[in-house]
Amino acid sequence: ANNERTFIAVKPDGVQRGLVGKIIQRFEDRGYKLVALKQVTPSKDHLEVHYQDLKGKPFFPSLISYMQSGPVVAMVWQGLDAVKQGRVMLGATNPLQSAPGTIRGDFCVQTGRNICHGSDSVDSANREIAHWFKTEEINDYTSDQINKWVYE
Ligand code: YYY
Ligand code: MG
Repeated sequence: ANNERTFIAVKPDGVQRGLVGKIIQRFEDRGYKLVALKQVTPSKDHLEVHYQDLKGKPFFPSLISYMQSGPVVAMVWQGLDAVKQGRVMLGATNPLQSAPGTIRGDFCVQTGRNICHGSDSVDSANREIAHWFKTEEINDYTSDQINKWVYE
């Protein structure tokens, strides 16, 4: 259960605004373990697969061009209930409905510039992690500090 993994990305606006460190900090502070990280400017094809469930939505073309507008920081975070807690930490899709204390609630105001992505289910997480990372890019390592002090 402590090895659940989720895919979290800082979108181009989050990178441009210098929010990468703050977003990483929140996951580290919570006690999650960073097991993969890279900066990448995704292709249109890559993004259309990532957002395959949204194909046909009116905002799909603008979403794809926004996501292609610069580098994103792609990450895999591991720990207890990582997928659901990752979504809670991000806040609602529409930042105006995100509670203060969440990433979106603290750092942005528009749905189309909501600075971060997080997997919405364990199945999505597994699909997204495999889509963004090669197996050898994911680091399966032990953190003694997390094992000893984050979990009982
Ligand atoms: O998972 P999450 O990012 O919170 O929302 P999704 O419903 O998966 O939509 C993905 C992405 O699309 C969202 O983060 C912003 C954008 N979007 C939009 O621009 N306008 C909408 N009405 C809904 C979503
Ligand atoms: Mg989503």
